[in-house]
Amino acid sequence: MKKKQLITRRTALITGITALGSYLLYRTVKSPAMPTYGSILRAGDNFTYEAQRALLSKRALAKEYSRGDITSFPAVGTIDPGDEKSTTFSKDYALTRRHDFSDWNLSVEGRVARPRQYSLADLQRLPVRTQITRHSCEEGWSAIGEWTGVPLSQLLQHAGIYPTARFVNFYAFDGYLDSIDMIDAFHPQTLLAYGMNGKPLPVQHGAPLRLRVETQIGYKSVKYLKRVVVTDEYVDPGDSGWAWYTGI
Ligand SMILES: Nc1nc2c(c(=O)[nH]1)N[C@H]1C(S)=C(S)[C@@H](COP(=O)(O)O)O[C@H]1N2
Ligand SMILES: [Mo]
Repeated sequence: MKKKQLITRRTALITGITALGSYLLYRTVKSPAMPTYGSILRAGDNFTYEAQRALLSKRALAKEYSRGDITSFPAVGTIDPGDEKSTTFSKDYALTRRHDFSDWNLSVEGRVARPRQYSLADLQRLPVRTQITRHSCEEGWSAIGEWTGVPLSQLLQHAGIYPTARFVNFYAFDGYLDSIDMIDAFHPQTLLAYGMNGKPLPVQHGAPLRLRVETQIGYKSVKYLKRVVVTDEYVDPGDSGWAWYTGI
């Protein structure tokens, strides 16, 4: 009984804070200040971390499909960093791949209380989510696939992300990198995926672990992950030639 009351009070509190947060966010989005994503994040300064999380988890979900909608899925960009003939060859990747990724680790660093290396088994012990979504590439094609993995929010909370954190940067074996803000990082469909269409993630799609950001164009979904770095400030991901923010 006591527990139930507690949950009710807490839920009421979160709902209240979320309403306030939505209002502040609405005002910020309406204001002409540029860049917009900067303003949204500045508005975050006014929230407690709990309130921000409650707000973010309420965001609209990208459309989810059923098994019958799954399509063939092209592999683009780097399709094998373990290939010696590839311009993006990685000796470390070739080695860990030869070991079936048994010695692969994801390094989680930066503005977290407990920086550490996560093995695939460590990640698979965290809460799991499966979703069937459409991937849209900036080059004009799209495809539907099923992804299984740990919500990024779960990993960030497990690592003890600091309330001042603003961005999450992703580094891949092929030298590819990109970053997302906390709104995308805590979106319930943002996954670190180790499974695709019911099987372990294949090499051409980013084995053993890739990002899925269902609220953004395909190039944000970094394949072949090796490092995740949480920062307070925006780190320029380099001259990919693509806009940093391209929400769908
Ligand atoms: N490490 C890495 N991640 C990457 C890329 C890449 O070349 N290297 N290409 C990006 C682009 S442009 C797209 S559309 C998707 C393609 O994912 P897929 O090969 O599974 O279709 O991965 C994204 N993530
Ligand atoms: Mo793409």
